[in-house]
Amino acid sequence: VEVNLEEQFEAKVAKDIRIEPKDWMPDAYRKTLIRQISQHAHSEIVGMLPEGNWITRAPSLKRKAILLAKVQDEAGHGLYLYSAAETLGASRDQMIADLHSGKAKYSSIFNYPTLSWADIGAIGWLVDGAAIMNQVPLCRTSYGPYARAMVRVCKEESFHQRQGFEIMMKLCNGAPEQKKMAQEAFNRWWWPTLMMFGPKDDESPNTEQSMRWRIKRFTNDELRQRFVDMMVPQAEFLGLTVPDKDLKWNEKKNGYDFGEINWNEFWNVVKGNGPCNKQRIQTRVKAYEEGAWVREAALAHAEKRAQRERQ
Ligand code: FAQ
Repeated sequence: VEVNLEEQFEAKVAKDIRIEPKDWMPDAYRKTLIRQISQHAHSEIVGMLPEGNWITRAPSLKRKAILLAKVQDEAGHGLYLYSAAETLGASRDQMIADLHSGKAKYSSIFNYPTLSWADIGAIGWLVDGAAIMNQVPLCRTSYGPYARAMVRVCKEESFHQRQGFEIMMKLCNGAPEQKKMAQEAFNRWWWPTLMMFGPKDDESPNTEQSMRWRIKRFTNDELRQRFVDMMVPQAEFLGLTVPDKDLKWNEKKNGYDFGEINWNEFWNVVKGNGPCNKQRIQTRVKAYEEGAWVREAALAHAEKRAQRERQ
C-alpha cells in the first residue's frame, strides 16, 4: 500500500496537482516543508526588528505611517506562515520555542544593523526585491497552503519594494549628503542580500530533493543570478555604484558575472555569530515574555464566553 501511495504522490507532483494537508505525503517531504515554512515564518517575525528600529525616527509622519504598515504586513506574513506549517502537524508553541532557544534558523539578512534612514530604503529595495524573486516562484510550490499563502505575501512585498525604491530615489536625487547616505546603505546591504538566496548549488544539501518535489522551482544560484541581472540596471538608474569590482556584463550568458560572496561571513551569521543575532533573539524573547498577560487575558476571555454559551 505504501508503494502505491508514494507513486500517487509522485504522479500528482509531476502533474502540478497541489498536495493538500490531508493527502498522504512522504515523511521527508513533510519534514522539509516544516523546516522551510517555519524558517520563513521566523524570518518575517525577526524581519520586523531592523525596520521597527526606525519607526519612531522616520523623517516624516507619512514615512512613519508607511513604515508602520509595512512592518505590520510582515507580522501578518509570519502568522500566515506559522498557520501553513501547522497544517503539516507542526506545533506553533514548539516552533516559537525553537526560535527563542536559537535552535531554529531564520534568514541571515535580519542580523545586520540599520544604521541610517537610507538602510530602510535599501531594505525595501534590495531585501524585499530578493524576497519577491525567491517567493514569486513559490506561488507554484507543490504544497497547497504554502503556495496560496505566497500569493498574498507577494502582492504585499511588491508594495514594500516600491516604497523602498522610492526612498532611495528621493535620497539619490537629494542633497550630496543624502546621495552619500544612499550609497553607504547600498554598500552595506548588497552582499548580505546576495547571501539571502542561500549557499551555492553545489553546497546546498536541500536543493536537489526540494526541486524534485517541486517545493523549490529554481535553484539558489539561478535566483541569485536573476536578482543581480534585475538590480544592476536599477542601481544605474539611481546613479549608485554596485560595490563589486568584478561585476561585468557577460554577453555570452546574457547576464552579469559577479564577484565571490564571502561564504565565511554567511556561515558565521547562520551559526548565530552575526552582528545582531543575539540582540534579535533577546528582543523576541522579551516581547514574548512581556506579552504573556495578553495571552492569559485572551484565554480567560475565551473561557468566559464559552461558559456563557454553555449556560
Ligand atoms: N539565512 O540547502 P539549502 C522575508 C540554510 S525574506 C539563514 O540551500 P534550502 C521577507 C538553510 O535553511 C527571507 N539560513 O536550503 C521580508 C539550510 O539549513 P537547514 C525569508 C540559510 O531550504 C523582507 C542550509 O542553510 N525567505 O522574510 C540561508 O533548500 C523584508 C543549507 O541551505 C524565505 O525563507 C540564509 N540566507 O534553501 C521580511 C523563503 N540560506 O534548514 C521583512 C523560503 C540557506 O538544512 C523585511 N525559503 N540557509 O538546517 C527558501 O526559499 C529556502 O529555504 C532558501 C534556502 C532558498 C532560503
